[in-house]
Amino acid sequence: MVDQRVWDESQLRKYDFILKKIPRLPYDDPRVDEMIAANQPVVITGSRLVETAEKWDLDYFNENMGNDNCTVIYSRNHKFKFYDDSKASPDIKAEFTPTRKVSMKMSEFVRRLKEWKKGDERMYLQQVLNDTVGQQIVNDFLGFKWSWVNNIQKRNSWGSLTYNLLLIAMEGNVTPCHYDEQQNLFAQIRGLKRCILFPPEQFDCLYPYPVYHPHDRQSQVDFDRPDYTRFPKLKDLRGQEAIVGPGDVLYIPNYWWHHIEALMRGGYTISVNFWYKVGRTGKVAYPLKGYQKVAIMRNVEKMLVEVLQDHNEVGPLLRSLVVGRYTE
Ligand code: QVW
Ligand code: ZN
Repeated sequence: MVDQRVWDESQLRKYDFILKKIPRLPYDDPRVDEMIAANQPVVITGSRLVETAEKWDLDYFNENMGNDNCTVIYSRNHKFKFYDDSKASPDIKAEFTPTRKVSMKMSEFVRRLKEWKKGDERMYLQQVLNDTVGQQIVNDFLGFKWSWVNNIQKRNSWGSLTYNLLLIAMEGNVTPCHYDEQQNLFAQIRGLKRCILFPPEQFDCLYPYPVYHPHDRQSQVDFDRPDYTRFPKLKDLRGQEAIVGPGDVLYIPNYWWHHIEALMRGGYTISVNFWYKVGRTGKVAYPLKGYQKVAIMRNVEKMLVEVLQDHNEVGPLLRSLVVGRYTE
């Protein structure tokens, strides 16, 4: 069998950060459960979670996806920074957004991907797996190792499965650094992806956009051109990385920052994530856990934006609340 996990440094983008390796452990290793219980990232091998999807490729999707529209993001560069349309408003300085969302049938996507040439906008299909897919894909989906993930979900008191997102990326596509408020079992099906993670404790180093902003939960830092003057704590950033290939499942704990890139050569990649609602945030005990702090800060920030109406008032109010009172 060919090793599908062969790659070299030239396929990776270059960044300044210090990165260690995320552990890779077989699914039946007791340390897997320990790491998940402790909200620590781990690459789980041999679980066969999405083994029935091993055969998935563009031709198979072309045949079996059904006729419903899929969401395809277009980008004028390699970065696909999430933009929440529901948070767009005239008073938020419209940042130049190089991405746009387009609906199209899978067959159209496959055709455009095959016709794609250098210099064209890049594409990234990001489609929820729902019941409009054809029977073959339904069967593959039902064949996922649900008992295995359901067990993880129960043991760790996760909430319900939100949905599974099917991701078909062109080589070199990047999902820039952000965090989600969900637990994620990220299953790699085809091709290689590099996943760089940072713990929630590094909130201060990654300078997320304000909560009302369409880029909420995304870092303002551009990893390609890190601005150390504007974001001085960037120098303290320490992450962990893994290259995931077919059969690997990466656990991305809730509130953990992640930057994910399809390797720069090797063709398109296919992944399916399993997003779970978070259970309870856990008893408040000190020191607070990083994710608890982030959750609390988000609530306070949202509340202030709501009562003040004008987000320009949030900073000054917080400053007069704190400076000289809650500061030394
Ligand atoms: C990636 C991610 C995905 C990252 C993208 C979701 C839209 C997640 O699964 O594979 O590009 O961020 O949480
Ligand atoms: Zn994410």
